[in-house]
Amino acid sequence: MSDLYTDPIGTAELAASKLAAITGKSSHQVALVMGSGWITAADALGTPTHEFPATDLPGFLAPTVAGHGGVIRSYDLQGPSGIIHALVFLGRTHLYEGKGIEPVVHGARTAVKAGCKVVVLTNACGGINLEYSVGQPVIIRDHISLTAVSPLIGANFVDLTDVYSKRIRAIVQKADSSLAEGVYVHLRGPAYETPAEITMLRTIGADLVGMSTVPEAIAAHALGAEVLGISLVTNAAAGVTGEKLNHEEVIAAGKAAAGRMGELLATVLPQL
Ligand code: 8IG
Repeated sequence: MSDLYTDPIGTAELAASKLAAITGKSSHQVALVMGSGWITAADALGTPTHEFPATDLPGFLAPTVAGHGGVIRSYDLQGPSGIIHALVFLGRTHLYEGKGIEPVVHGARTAVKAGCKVVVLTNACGGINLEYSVGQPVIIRDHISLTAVSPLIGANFVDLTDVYSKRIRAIVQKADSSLAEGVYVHLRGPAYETPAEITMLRTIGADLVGMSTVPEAIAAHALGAEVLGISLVTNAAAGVTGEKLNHEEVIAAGKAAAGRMGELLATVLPQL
């Protein structure tokens, strides 16, 4: 039995082969990680061919946060040149759960080991950029990691110049030219920021702030996949409006934007 903590890549390979056995699909081409607020957007993809708890695959933990699913779906999507097998994770594990970095990136690694050359990472986040409004999707152009934690171990000097693939961002921009692009900063959480921290983060060039996505992007990129990151601004970051932040408004903003998000994903996914 492979162990996620001592052999994370081997465990991702095991999970990928179990996925192939469950779905009867020897490989998947594109993966989608749906963050909080995005889960209803997955319904725009139609009816999945398979749906099962993530814990059916080795290395996945049960979800701990309300609104974070812990479910895996497989879809057959009609692409321009035939059927595409899409792997969808409803919910993810976060660094703030305290289980270490390995479970956080296990879905992304499993996706790449299952054959996915493209990994789409979605999240809900706080808006630092004063031009953003709640309910607005923003394409991640780059990131700033402030957790001091990496999914990579050893002398693995991965280049991060183009983590959020220029090629894919161009395809998305073509589908919806009204989309903004921004820099996402990753903090561990689970506390939200102070207003002073948000002022600092704006000063160092961050537009969006959240508690996910960055480790998965690094892990998928390091294994050779292209990454697309899409954030949904579900609250103004601390101090921007003077209102307090709460998880319920995040879920509500996600539900309100699910239609637009789902359409965008359904349009773009088969083209990637
Ligand atoms: I949704 O304002 C969501 N996630 N760190 N700050 C951080 N994470 C978030 C926020 C936020 N909103």
